Amino acid sequence: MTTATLYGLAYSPFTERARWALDHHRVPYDYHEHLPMLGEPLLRRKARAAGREKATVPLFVHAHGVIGDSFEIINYADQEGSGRKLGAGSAEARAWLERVNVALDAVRTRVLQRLLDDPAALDEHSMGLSPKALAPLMRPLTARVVRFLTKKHGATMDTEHARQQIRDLCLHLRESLANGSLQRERLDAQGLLAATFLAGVKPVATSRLTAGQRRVWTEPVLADEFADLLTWRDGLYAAFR
Ligand SMILES: N[C@@H](CCC(=O)N[C@@H](CS)C(=O)NCC(=O)O)C(=O)O
Repeated sequence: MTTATLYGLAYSPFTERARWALDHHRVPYDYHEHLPMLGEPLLRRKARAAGREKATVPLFVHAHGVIGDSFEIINYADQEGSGRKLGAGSAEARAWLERVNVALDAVRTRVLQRLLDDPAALDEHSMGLSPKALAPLMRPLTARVVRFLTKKHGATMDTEHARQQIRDLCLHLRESLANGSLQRERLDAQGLLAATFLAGVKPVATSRLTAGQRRVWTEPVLADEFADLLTWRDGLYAAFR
């Protein structure tokens, strides 16, 4: 019997990194898709139980408590699950986490901005809630959700600066793969954080995204410049996901 539930956003790299670690360690759980803004009161209640002021997903409710942070979920999976450890407790993994989270804030800024500029992608986001024909009518509500998320996460940085931050992490990633500080063919916490971040450059082909979601998550120029990183990421997914 499954006693744990993971609340998440399927397209979010934060959720994906937690799911990957739980799946890698064969920790059983039910998955519940969070609805931004509308699901905020429920999420806040659960986050309070995890001792967190800001309610975010992924959030993991298990038999003995609530964990409201993706990296802590990875750590939990590493401690409680079976299979090879990812080493999430290491200083190297923490250092990667800090770098990657800065870049993911930049990804969020870019994605939310592109979403507001792309009515078709906005409509695709509301189709989960309403019949396809009603999606254009829901557009103002969906745009409100996007603005809610922008405010909640302070995603107001200049989009060019955000692009530069994503590029800086890609350069660091390339260098780390070249000098061996990031493993090429073995899954560890650093690799998992880096590989899931790359969804903000170009999502993996196997992720279940609509065409519009894929559009707003893709950085075409960076995807060309860092095709080598995407090939590495795809290999890691093929071998370990
Ligand atoms: N430090 C947190 C950050 C998680 C985070 O930023 N989650 C965003 C995903 S884009 C979220 O919850 N968005 C939906 C919402 O705020 O309602 C973690 O690693 O779990």
